[in-house]
Amino acid sequence: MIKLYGVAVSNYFSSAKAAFLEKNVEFEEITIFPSQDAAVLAQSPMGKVPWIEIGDEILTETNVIYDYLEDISPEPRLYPIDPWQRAKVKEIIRVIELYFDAPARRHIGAVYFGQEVDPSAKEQVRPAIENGLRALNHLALFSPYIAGETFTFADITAYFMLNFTQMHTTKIYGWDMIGDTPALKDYLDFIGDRESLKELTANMQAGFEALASK
Ligand SMILES: N[C@@H](CCC(=O)N[C@@H](CS)C(=O)NCC(=O)O)C(=O)O
Repeated sequence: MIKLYGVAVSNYFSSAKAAFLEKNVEFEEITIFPSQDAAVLAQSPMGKVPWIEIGDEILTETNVIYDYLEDISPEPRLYPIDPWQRAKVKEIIRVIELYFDAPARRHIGAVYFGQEVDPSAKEQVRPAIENGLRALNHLALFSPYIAGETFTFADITAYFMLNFTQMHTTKIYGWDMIGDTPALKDYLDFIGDRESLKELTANMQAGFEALASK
């Protein structure tokens, strides 16, 4: 059986786990935090979660894991068959990872670990996310899913990465990024009703509470 490594508080791990749940692919979950320790680096070369293990083989990078799951278990399809439509789904995933998650992540120390806000990050991150928002508003269809009429991997990425970004914009800038963008808010409310995403959000909250009580 495929082993899925990572931790519930991670938005990337939750995205990969949502993909397993949505694809109905059996997996065994192994809880591990990202780390630069040699034991973790031996499995995940960047020390990041998630990764999957099949026998002696390891695969990292969430959207590569999406691609692999789609190949080994095509139904239900989470990418369109049409090459153009499939590329458009991947475009949305890429934009969200690069222009929301990546800039927001620069505030992770301040948001989660009580560190000082980095002044240069404070200056640069908000405009970067505003650019991302402009791009996403241009690309997203919300009809009703982010890339069209069917639920795709882009919806999984959007749900976890945009809510992650929102946590950062609220804490660092007092900026309700989602609330200020009504189409995005309606979409995220709609998608958040999905069973897999509700379950993973509850797991994430429980994970944060467990960390806070330590
Ligand atoms: N590009 C990676 C990103 C994964 C990632 O950034 N995971 C975070 C947890 S949400 C992590 O492991 N962070 C630790 C680190 O960056 O060292 C993917 O798509 O899986």
